[in-house]
Amino acid sequence: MKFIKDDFLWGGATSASQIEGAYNIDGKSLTLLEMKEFKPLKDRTNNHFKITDKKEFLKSIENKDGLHYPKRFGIDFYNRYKEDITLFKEAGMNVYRMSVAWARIFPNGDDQKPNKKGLNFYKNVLNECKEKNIKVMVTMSHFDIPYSIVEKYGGWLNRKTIDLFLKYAETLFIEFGEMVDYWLPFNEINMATWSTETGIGVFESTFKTKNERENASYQGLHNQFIAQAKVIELGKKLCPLAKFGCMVANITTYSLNCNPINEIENLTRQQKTRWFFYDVVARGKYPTYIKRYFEEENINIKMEKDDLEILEKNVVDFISFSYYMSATVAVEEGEQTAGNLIFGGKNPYLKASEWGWQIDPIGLRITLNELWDRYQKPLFIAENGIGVLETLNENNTVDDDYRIEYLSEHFKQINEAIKDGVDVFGYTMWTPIDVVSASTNEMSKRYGMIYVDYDDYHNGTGNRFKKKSFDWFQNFMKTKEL
Ligand code: P53
Repeated sequence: MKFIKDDFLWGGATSASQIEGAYNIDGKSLTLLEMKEFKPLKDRTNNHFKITDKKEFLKSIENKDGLHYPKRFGIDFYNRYKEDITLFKEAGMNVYRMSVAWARIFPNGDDQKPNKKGLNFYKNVLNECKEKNIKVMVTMSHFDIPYSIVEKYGGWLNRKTIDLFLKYAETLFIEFGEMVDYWLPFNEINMATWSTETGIGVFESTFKTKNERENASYQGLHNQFIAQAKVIELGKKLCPLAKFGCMVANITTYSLNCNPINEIENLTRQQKTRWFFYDVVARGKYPTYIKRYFEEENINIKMEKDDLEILEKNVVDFISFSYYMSATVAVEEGEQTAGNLIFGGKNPYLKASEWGWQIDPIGLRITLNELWDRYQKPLFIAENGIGVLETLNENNTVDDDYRIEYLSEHFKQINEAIKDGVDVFGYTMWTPIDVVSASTNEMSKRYGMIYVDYDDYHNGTGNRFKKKSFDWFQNFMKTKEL
């Protein structure tokens, strides 16, 4: 099968805290993510953002226990970026989605002036991409809130954080505006409801009740919605040629069966976990179903008088999302036989990764169609890929035929969606190169088409090796044959 869209963007995505390392070099301060130690997993299928107590985070600053903090080291991209971007180009990537670490640019959160050395690092990275004719999509905040902002301001619960973020965004527009084609203010903006630490920089251990937690997560989220809208408003003035998008962690779910009580359960689940976020940022309004939910659950969001107008006036140009898996929903938990229960129940028709993420390429076609029908805005698949336990073989490579299959099956479904009439303009795989896992902190959850020789404790040479999927992707980029 030939991929039919010629000007489609194909590439890979990474995030600062999962690749850069150099956590305290050239003026960078600690982020919350870098304060979470590595813990070997007992059950890989149910380990999504395991909660760490505030005390554990604070202890990490001195690290008297000599623990390992994987996101402080990443894969040493800070020093190896030239080599890596050269490999990205060699693979045939024509777009790279990367993130900037806020803590490199404003280490204290509220500094008067940006940190020059931090700016220089990203200038070098962006120049490397420009020289190689690789388009760039930049995420401004990929879960890595500077700890200074958590400590001084209480993270995203404080509206002052909106101003700090706006100043950071303005700096990025001024410094990098000419080099960036697409901007995403936030990675997976729905993270606020999954993990308040990762999503809004508020320790989970501060909440006494479910209601307190929900109030906080929706408040932090509201502040991020406002921040995103204001960033878009400013970006359109400072970078008129760039495009501005949202990014949502998209977990499509199906009703486990045709029992209407399960169907309606699935519908309300999808409203709460998917549509709400897209509705606010793409339609510019809080939908009625969520207002009903807030009312019934006694969730009260503090808004300022212009907030709703700001949201309405500054909707996104395009919609991006991550898509790894789908899951099932049923009213009675008993019906949800194992699987990765964090994301939903098991689907008997699908296979899952070792982390219980259920592989569903057709679900991507469904998702693309749904999003296009609903919003009529250009779509971009910002993340998609498969994490696997892998080791180098005697030829210093990995025969990752399962990854080739995963990617090609998803590519075929994008093609189908395009034939259905969906306007989707690009795809960045998670990820071109092995990185530290966001949720489990493991190096051994490998997604790349490039293998990186580090283990979970950052032992190894850090050298890069091409996997079989690297050659497959390179060939695909030449032939567009699937
Ligand atoms: P890891 C959960 C479900 C879907 C996407 O995740 C998710 C998560 C959070 O882990 O996040 C994105 O590394 C995120 C990336 C992350 C990637 O998925 O936990 O934007 O930072 O690495 C894969 O396997």
